[in-house]
Amino acid sequence: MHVPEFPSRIEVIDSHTAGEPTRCVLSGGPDLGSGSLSDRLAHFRRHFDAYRRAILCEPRGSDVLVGALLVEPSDPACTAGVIFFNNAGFLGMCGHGMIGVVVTLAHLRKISPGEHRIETPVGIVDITLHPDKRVTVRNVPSYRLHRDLAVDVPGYGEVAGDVAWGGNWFFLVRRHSFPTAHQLHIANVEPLTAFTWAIRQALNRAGITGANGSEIDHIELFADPESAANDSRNFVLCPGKAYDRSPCGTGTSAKIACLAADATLKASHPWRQEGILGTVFEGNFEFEADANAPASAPAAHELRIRPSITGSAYVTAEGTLLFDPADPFRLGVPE
Ligand code: PYC
Repeated sequence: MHVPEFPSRIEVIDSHTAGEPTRCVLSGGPDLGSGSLSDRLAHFRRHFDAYRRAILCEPRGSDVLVGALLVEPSDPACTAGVIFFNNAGFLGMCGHGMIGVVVTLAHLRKISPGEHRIETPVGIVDITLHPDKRVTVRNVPSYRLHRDLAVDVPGYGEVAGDVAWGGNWFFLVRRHSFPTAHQLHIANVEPLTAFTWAIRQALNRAGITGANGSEIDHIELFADPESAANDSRNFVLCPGKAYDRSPCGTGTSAKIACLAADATLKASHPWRQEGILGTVFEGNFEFEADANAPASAPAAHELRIRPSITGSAYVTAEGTLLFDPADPFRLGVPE
């Protein structure tokens, strides 16, 4: 892709949320114009993908980094707009990334503890920045689309899971061969990655998708937690084959949507999701009021909830990315 006027400098702040890094782009990013954030994301994807790779991929970044481009919100009630991207493409929402963005805005003294709203391409999220710098994200409406869908995964046999939306599409698997915290462990990242990647490819081959044919690009495994203080442990494979170091905010939202649909978690009750590093997001949910819904109770697959996720992030760097026109890898190492 030809990018005629690529900037020589891009200002960023890096943070990590429960171990998972976020690179927030403050200035020097692409001008995406105005309009809805989903239109601006489409514009970013179509015309400025070089920015995504230059900011996030090697040699300046890595497969694990999630980018967060700050933009003007289209809704004046919002403090900011943000478009998330990664080594493989773009994300609708990103829970750990949103917590990182909020802590970054607080670090820059652009926001204070209290309530805020931030716009994403898949909806507006409500934020509480607590005085101790923890962040609660009241996520976009989430729901389970399919329960216990079986897919044949070559080399592993039949694997059953739920398909749910938590701001991204997830396939959530509870029954597999890594059922304990000891097995769902960082020491097993290679076999866990191989297994979840095989599931993702099998879903694609079987034509199993989220709503409107959307690709299911996150695979989530669950096991018993390591700590008795928590409810569950997870391993999440992200779209570009990196695993989420955090418990995954949108993945925890999708999990909570499944628990709500099964009526195994009650509204407002806490759900403590432990990730692969043992870090925790605390979640809960409320039912989503839909003004257009029929008066009768919704079927489980129609149940929309609003999950809230609380976690902490830490700023790790303030920096300027430099782009030397003579550098053959100025726009990233080719894929
Ligand atoms: O926290 O939602 C999340 C997330 C998605 C991909 C990586 N982290």
